[in-house]
Amino acid sequence: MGAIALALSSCTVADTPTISDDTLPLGVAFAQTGNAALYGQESLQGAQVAAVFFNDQGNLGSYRLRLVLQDTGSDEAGAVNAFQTLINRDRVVGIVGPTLSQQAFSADPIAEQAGVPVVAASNTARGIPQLGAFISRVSAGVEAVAPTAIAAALAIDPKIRRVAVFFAQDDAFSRSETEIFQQAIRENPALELITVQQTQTTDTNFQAQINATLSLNPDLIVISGLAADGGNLIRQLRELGYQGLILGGNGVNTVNVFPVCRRFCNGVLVAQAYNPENPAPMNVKFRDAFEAQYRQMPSQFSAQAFTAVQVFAESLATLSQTRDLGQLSLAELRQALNDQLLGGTYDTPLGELRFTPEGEVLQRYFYVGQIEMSDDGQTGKFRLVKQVERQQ
Ligand code: 1QQ
Repeated sequence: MGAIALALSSCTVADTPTISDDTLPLGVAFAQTGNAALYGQESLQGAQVAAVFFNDQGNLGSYRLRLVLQDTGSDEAGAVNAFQTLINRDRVVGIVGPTLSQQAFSADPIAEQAGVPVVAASNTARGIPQLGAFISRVSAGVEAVAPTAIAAALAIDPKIRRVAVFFAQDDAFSRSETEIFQQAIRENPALELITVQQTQTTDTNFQAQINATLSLNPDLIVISGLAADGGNLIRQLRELGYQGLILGGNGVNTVNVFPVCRRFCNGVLVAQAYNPENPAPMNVKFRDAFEAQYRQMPSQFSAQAFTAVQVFAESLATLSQTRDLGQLSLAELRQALNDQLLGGTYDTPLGELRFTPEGEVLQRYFYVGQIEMSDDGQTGKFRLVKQVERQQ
């Protein structure tokens, strides 16, 4: 899985000194196993590229950033374990993660309690930054991203009237995203919400919900779920004869959905907080570094993870200009780092970012992508359909 050294540090739990050598340990808690690994593996790639990129810039003086990876698995218990290990054993200065909002609602309170800054790179449910003073995110929330995509669907097909909604009811992100989608549909006088169907992230067969929906003649189907269930749902909708537009949320915003829905993914619209075609110089630098290492275009999850590591790297660099990091206790360093990162402005692959005092990301541009699959259904990409500027 690449070059991340698992930290086997022999530190005692004494609170000083913070740093036992010339490296600053940054925790990376992503799903490498279970269904959320479809996101977590892309996230890890982005984080790894960032560590090399920012260490090469040499802004940390005599220090280097060292990523310490813990696999969160795809459930709450795995995320809690990963956070505890990173905080207490690995004595990290901060944490990037976890993968799912469903996991964050359990794991983030542990970091909050311990005074460890967390920058989420893929948590988009409502309420994540509100989990505490040490919790922020670079992954824009569903309320910022989802409504854009409904408007884009209408721009592609102005005749859309009847909209059906599916959501995975056992997942916090999916519940949160569907609320925003449903609100955007209800608020648009041209649209009628004809049915809301509930699924589970563990479901593989959606025939009953699909039959009930197709009998109502939808013009647009909007899906909030994770990649495996969402991908299978898309495939089965097409297999059962649905020909209208499909709009997927953040759950299908990964190239890892392509092997699940294959040629049936073609044409699916996706709400995005990042599109690799963005020509901004920092995105070009990121894309070049990513492509040099992985021989493929980065996806949103990789870009967001890169950005989260960037926020830590640049904040540590700024702090190191006025403080001797080695002289701070671990608790002092974590607190100073949290204060510093919330106050900063960052030129990132996602555009220029900053945070509200609560830790919610402020980001200017959002995108709608459309999946374009090769004829054999083996490869695909997200073609940029629309860039939307958000007023803040
Ligand atoms: C969340 C998400 C998932 C779709 C991706 C990790 O956005 O759980 O918040």
